Amino acid sequence: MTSLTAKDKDTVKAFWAKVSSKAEDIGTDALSRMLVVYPQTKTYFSHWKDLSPGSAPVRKHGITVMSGVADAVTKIDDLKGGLLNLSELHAFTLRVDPANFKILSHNILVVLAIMFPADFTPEVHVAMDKFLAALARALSEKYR
Ligand code: HNI
Repeated sequence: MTSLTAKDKDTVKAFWAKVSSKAEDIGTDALSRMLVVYPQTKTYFSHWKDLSPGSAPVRKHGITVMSGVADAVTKIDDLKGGLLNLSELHAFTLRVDPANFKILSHNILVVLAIMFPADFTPEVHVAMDKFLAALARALSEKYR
C-alpha cells in the first residue's frame, strides 16, 4: 500500500483546482463508462429508467459522485476519518461491494487522461492514482 506523500497531495490539489470546473462532465463520463465496461455495476442502479451513457440519471449521479471526490480532496489528510459517514452509507445502507470503488476509480482516471492530456503528466497520473486508491480504501473502512 503506497500512501500519498506531501508532494503527491500538492499535485492532487493543484490538478483538481485545474479540472474541478469540469467535474460534472468528468463524473458523467466516468459513470457512463463504468456501467458500459463493467456491466455488473448496473445492479445498484436498476431502479433508474435509463442507464445508457450520458442519460439524465447517469449525469445526475455522476455529479453526486464527483461532489464526493471534491469533498475528499479537502479531506486528503484524513480520508478515513473524513469519509466515515459516506463509507457507512455505502456499506450498510447501499450495500455496495467495495470492489466497485476500484472500478470507478479506474474509470475516473481514464476520463481524466482523455479530457486533460496535457495536464495528465506521469507525475499527476501517479498522484491521482494514489489518491483514488486511498479514497477507495477510506470508503471500504466501515466494511470491516
Ligand atoms: Ni456512491 C450515493 C459518493 C462509488 C453506488 N455515492 C452516493 C452519494 C455520494 C457518493 C456522495 C450520495 C450520498 C448521499 O445521498 O448522502 N460513491 C461516491 C464516491 C465514490 C462512490 C466518492 C467513489 C469514488 N457508489 C460508488 C460505486 C457504486 C456506488 C462504485 C456502485 C457501483 N452511491 C451508489 C449508490 C448510491 C450512491 C447506489 C445511491 C444513489 C441513489 O440515489 O440511488
